[in-house]
Amino acid sequence: AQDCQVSNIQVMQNFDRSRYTGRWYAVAKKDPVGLFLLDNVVAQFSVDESGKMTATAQGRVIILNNWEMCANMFGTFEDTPDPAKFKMRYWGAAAYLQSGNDDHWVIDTDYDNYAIHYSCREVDLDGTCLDGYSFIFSRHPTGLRPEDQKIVTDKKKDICFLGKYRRVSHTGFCESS
Ligand code: DAO
Repeated sequence: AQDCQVSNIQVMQNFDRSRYTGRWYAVAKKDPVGLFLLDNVVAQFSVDESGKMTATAQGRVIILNNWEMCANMFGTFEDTPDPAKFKMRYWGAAAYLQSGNDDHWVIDTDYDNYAIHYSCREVDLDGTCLDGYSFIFSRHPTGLRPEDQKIVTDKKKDICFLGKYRRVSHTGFCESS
C-alpha cells in the first residue's frame, strides 16, 4: 500500500478510542503549508459521556510575526464510518489562534507507547496529498522506545511522508502557562 493515494491509506484496524485517551507527547511532526504548532506539543484525548472524542492540545507557536506563546487548543471529533477516521474541528483559547476543520486519522497505535496521526488537507488531482501534516506521538516525553522506531518508520513510508518529519522538542515552554 505505497502508491501514495490518500484514498488507499491504511488506518488503524478496530480503533478503540477509549484506550487512546490521555496524554500524548508529539515527538515528530510533518508540517503542513503554513505551519502552526512548533514544538512542546502535548495532546490530551478524552471520550465524553456520549462517547464522542474530544481533545485539548498545547504547543509553542509564533503569531503576528514575532510573538512567541503557548497556544491552548481545543478539538472536537466527528465520527465517520471508519472508526479510525475523524473530522476534527479545532480552535484556540484566543481568537487570534488558528482554527479549522481537518481530517484526523489514526494510522497506527499500540495505545501504550506510540501513535501515528495523519491529516491531508488538500488532495492533489492525481489523488496524492498536496498539503498535509502528521504527528508522531509517544506516551513518553523522552521519545519513542527503540522497539517502536521501525514500526513508525514503516508507517511514515506507507503514508508517503518519510523524510518529511522534524523532531519536536520538549523544553518545558508550555508547562508554566
Ligand atoms: O500545527 O501546523 C499545524 C497544524 C495543526 C493544527 C491543529 C492544531 C489543534 C489540534 C487540537 C486538538 C488535538 C490533537
